[in-house]
Amino acid sequence: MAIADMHFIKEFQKMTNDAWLKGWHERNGGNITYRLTKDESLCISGFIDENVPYKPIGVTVKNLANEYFLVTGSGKFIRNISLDLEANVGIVKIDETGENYKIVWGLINGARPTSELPSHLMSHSVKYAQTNGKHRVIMHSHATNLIALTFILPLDGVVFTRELWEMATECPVVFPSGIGVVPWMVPGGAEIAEATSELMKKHDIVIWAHHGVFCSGEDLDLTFGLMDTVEKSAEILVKVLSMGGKRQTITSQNFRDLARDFNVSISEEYLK
Ligand code: 2HA
Ligand code: ZN
Repeated sequence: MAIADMHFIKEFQKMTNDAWLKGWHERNGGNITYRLTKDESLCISGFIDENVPYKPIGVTVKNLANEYFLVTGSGKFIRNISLDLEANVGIVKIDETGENYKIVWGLINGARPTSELPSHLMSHSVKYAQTNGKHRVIMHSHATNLIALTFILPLDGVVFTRELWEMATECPVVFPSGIGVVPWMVPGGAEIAEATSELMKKHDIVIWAHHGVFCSGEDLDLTFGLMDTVEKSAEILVKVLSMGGKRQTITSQNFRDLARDFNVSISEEYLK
């Protein structure tokens, strides 16, 4: 089966197209990476070219040595992925040292992986260690309402978590570990990758102030769903603030009751 017909590619095309339709990926905004399973890595072996040079990632991700990632391309438009796969996405392999990558498939005509590769791979590295390899997806989107809130709320993860939990009862169940916030930084390098991955140690959602949001998840559906849930909650908060603010809300005790009945553990730091 050709790579383009493989299930994980079909899923990636559907997920990226859905994300485009959501309005989270204007122009070349946002980027998505997926770590292939062992089976998928074996399935692609007859179709890839390993005989290509390695290039530096710019950060070190030792525990991802020899892993394969499906990645969106730098400067490429998410909306075009379902039209022309090989021009817009590629598969990269990480070397033995975790310091270099090579493009083994796709990203034709000299295209390069996303400019946010350091933030993606460092976040993958943290999640790989933390979830015993369960998390496979990092998604960076320019989710409109979350970005808007970074101009209004204090840039504090506890405040973002509590405010967004209050906007939809499912939120503490979907993201019980809360949200981290990176202050405005220059995107695309090792420094913002370090700051993002540090917050990924505690959270599955990390907001980049005045820029966008990173979500980590086990598979493409769950990661899309996480982005969708937190952005929906942000949309409700934008509407509530636009209507003059909350007049009643979910209380700390309500959250404790919810956590008990849904069997999720949520930190008291969010329940003051
Ligand atoms: O243009 O989203 O953060 C891609 C980006 C950079
Ligand atoms: Zn971005």
